[in-house]
Amino acid sequence: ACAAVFCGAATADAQAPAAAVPGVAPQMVNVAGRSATTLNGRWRSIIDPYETGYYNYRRRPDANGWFRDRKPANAQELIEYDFDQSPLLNVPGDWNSQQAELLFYEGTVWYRTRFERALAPGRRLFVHFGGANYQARAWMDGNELGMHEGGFTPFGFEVTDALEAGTHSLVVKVDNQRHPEAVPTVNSDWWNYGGITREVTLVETPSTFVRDYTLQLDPADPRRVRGWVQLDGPDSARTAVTIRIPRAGLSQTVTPDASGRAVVSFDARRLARWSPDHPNLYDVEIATAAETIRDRIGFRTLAVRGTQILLNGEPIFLRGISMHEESPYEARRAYSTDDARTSLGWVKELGGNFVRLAHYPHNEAMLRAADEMGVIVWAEIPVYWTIQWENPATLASARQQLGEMVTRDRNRASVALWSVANETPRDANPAAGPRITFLRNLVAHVRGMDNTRLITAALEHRYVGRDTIVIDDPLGEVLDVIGNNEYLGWYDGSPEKADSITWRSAFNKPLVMSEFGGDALQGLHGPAANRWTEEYQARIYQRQAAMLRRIPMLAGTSPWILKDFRSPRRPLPGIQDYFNRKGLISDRGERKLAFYELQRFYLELRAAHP
Ligand code: GCB
Repeated sequence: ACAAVFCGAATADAQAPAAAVPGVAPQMVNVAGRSATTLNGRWRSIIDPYETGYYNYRRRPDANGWFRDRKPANAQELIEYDFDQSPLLNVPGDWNSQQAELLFYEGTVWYRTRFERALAPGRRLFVHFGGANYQARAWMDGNELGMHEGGFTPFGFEVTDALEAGTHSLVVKVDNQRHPEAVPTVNSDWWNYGGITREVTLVETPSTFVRDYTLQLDPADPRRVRGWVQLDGPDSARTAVTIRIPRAGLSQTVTPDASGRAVVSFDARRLARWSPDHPNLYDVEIATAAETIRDRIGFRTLAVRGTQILLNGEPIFLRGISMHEESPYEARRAYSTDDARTSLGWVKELGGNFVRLAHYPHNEAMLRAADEMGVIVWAEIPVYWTIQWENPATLASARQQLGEMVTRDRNRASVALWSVANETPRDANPAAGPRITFLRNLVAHVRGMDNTRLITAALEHRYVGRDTIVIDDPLGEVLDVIGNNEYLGWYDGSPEKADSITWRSAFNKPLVMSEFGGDALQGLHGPAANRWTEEYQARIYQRQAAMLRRIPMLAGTSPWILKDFRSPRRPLPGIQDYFNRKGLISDRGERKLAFYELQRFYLELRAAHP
């Protein structure tokens, strides 16, 4: 549980209380399909830039920290905090968009909620967090539950033993400070939204419960579904599990091995395939005598053949768009099904069938909406720009975040591509430097966890001569699909420069142009020669469309980006005002001309390759 970067820094201190901290529980999937109650709502919060609630004046962990959630016993006692009198913050939600003084804040905020709960004997209880950025440390009734690092993946703590009857205090210290060795590192082109940004849930289970499972068409024999169910608890090796897909008349009972894992394999010929045009999902039940978990799962195959991507054996062109996890109409983190449906509705309106969820795992509601609406997904981890390639703790954190993402989402038919990196700089020795060693490690890790999807990364390219660009980053050798970001017309020459460019690839593999585009302020009109106008941005998309049609190995596009998003790197007054303006849609949801330009391109592509 303590795999990540700063683990131990505080608890290893000689002055710290010696009590063992239980730590993050093994990851539980499909929280929404279980017996659960929400802890979403208004939580008390204290801004703590100096971490006074955690460290004493000698900067040692304070056994009397604010996690004790105390009140003075009498008028003489000195206690300098009071959750009951402190401001409220919405959970889920980033803190930056909730209080003006938190817009640029990076540091610690303490959260506190209270709830009533009694647990029947033989039952277990977990507190599950969909995500908190970046480090979250939790206490229940003053006892430390553990700590999680990584801002975009789920985690949970078992509180079965911590629980006495009555009212409970749950305190979470969330710290979004950036660190050079973290993933992402200190430099990125998006807002460092802090807080408990995703849902918090209390999940009750039987003493032995279904913790994890995967069910996928077997890539080697797509007439069969293969997978496994992982049990957790004292009777794991003796608990039979039944998998049912009632609409297809399927039911199979399996028994686990000594480790509590039961292998599943059944005939899939009656299952209609999932695709963007027919997003077939089946109600699936995974049941033991003590519980039934419900999911909705789609079945499809993915493969590559030369430079084509095959979905269910047929070539498919990915007509996509990139997006950040921001709400469609406001500059804040998105977390809800409504947010997801609106954004994916825009993807469909563009004529798209594909979305790149940049640059970190988005919330689970997004993946479920993509499943339902038939949008193919590129999912990625925040291995972005200049990660500390030689730091083992950085690699451990990247592996942990990748593993948590794959575990959470591997039953989502929409997810087709796992991306391990974005725009990482080539090594001086491109074939054997620390960066390629790091990234190969991630590719091996994800392949070991999931052999039913394609692996990619957004690479950089280089010029060989004035008009020829080649993609030959040696990382491409271990990828299934090559991603490439290019900014012809914005960072690289004029929009017309694209007219004379020839693209070459060192790999006989599908290419996805994972970024291109340029900025425009919505409502700013003028000559197409002038930067920041809607006309200039539309001109980039026109010239790009003409160029992209000439690239033989092209299998998809996800230009940058669906919607304007907050970025601390973009201060230009009156134009950017701390927004990256490459959106086809403004931060308030208004379409720019380029939206219709890309729509025209995608509708033509769709007509040509339905
Ligand atoms: C990129 C990055 C993306 C940036 C974008 C930009 O190449 O991958 O995160 O936001 O360029 O606008 O510069």
